[in-house]
Amino acid sequence: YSNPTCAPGRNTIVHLFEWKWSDIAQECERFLGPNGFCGVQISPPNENRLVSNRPWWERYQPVSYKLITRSGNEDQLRDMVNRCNKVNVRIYADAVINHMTGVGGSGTGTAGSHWDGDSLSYPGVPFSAWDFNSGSECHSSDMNIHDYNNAEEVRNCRLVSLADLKLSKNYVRDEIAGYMNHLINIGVAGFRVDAAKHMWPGDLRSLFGKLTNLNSGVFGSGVKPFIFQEVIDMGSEPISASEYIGIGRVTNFIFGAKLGQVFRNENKASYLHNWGEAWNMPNSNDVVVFIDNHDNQRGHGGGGGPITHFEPRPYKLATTFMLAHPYGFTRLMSSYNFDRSNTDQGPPHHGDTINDVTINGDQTCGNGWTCEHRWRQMYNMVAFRNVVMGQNLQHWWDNGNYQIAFGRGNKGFIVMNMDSHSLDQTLQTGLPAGTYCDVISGNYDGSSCSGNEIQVGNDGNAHFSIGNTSDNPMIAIHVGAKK
Ligand code: AAO
Repeated sequence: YSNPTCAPGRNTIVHLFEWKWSDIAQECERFLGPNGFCGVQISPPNENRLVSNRPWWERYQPVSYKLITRSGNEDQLRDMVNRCNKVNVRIYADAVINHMTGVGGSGTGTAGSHWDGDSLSYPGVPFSAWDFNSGSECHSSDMNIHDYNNAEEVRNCRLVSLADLKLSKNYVRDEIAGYMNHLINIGVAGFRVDAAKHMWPGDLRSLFGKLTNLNSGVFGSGVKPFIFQEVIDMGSEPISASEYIGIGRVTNFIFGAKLGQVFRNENKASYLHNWGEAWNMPNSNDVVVFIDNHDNQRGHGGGGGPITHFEPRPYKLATTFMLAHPYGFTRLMSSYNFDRSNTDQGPPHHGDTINDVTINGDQTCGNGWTCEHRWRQMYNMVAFRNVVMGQNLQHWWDNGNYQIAFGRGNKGFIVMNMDSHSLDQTLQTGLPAGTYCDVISGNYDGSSCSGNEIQVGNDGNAHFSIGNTSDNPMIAIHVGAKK
């Protein structure tokens, strides 16, 4: 389950948070396919609770596994998956399988199913009270999780009072597996497993063992779904990501926290020369890495205060470093505009309908969507990662402070200046001689560079100068953008 199911030559996914299925289908065809993205992480596709003012987090309170949400219905989901797969862009579903709605209260969900959080009744599945952990399994005073140093409490009690499904019960695992196999049959390529820390690894192993192989019409025969589990492990709790690594990849929150420190100049960039497992992070093949996610960009969840799109300069620097470096399987966040003082604010909408994504003349998004993945530095570095994949990091250079550079085999080279003075260096790139387009300052259209050009000599050396006041104090060149 640890192998990303990307089409060949594609290596990065983007979380199109709260997008509608019809907009994702268009984005696959007009942007993600042509720009070499591996896939899209979509918001939970299953029926969710209706919460007044429609906060984004209502989608993390399942009511049933019917495929009807504000993002669209099952037909629209199928259409999106087919259209994206057709242009080699995969779909990864956010699987919220640890719990149902918050306990207490009752109502209907986005598919019209009734639910009752007092009697723990979810007829849309169906789940009833005995399908949830009770006082037999959870020994905390109020059935909620309070102590993250108590591994049993974290698994058997309620996360923020969400009704905690009893995954030790085969019936519960069968219902969840049925939901995930329905998505696999439709053509999804894998799953983000929400709140994985709150489920026993053994129960997850048993559950994943019930999953079918991917749709052979799309992926060929015998291909397992790609699974990455949300486990917030910053190294200070008894529950560790390593417990989950054997059953799929895990989200690495240390990654974004540490890069946040470096690219805010709170830690020297020269220390990144041994970035990766040496920084007390899991093996590169076992993690999904990212700068920020939908939780911590708004102060939910873990991983400290990461760099987000609200600080574009360090955000582009950190993302460029992430995509240029060989460590981990990379994920970009794509947000909607929200007021940082209102972390509950849901997606841009009119009435109860989520806004369409509109595309401006300059290829940015309108109608309330941030679309970080459409910033030139982001999508050009997604292409950089594709070109250099498999090449070792080499020719590391730094000035002992906040200026760094490194190459990837003979395919790509990057130079970054976070220092308080300009960078002016002749460096060994390892690249073949020629004229390269700097893909940070512009694009390569197949014959010319719209941004700066870099000359690499026969000896592999090139001269780089980067002012320290530039909005984008970095240069990236690769053999896919060479005149
Ligand atoms: C909403 C309301 C609640 C209400 C509930 C039920 O906000 O007041 O009780 O409904 O009615 C999202 C929202 C929640 C929302 C929920 C359901 O974030 O606010 O609750 O939907 O609508 C823990 C989990 C982690 C989880 C994270 C938010 O371990 O899995 O909390 N993330 C996922 C999703 C998230 C979603 C859910 C789970 C639920 O991504 O969007 O919630 O489906 C420590 C622990 C972490 C823990 C955090 C926060 O983190 O280690 O495991 O995450 O605390 O509780 C440093 C430390 C780090 C620490 C962090 C924060 O970074 O190193 O370890 O500080 O203390």
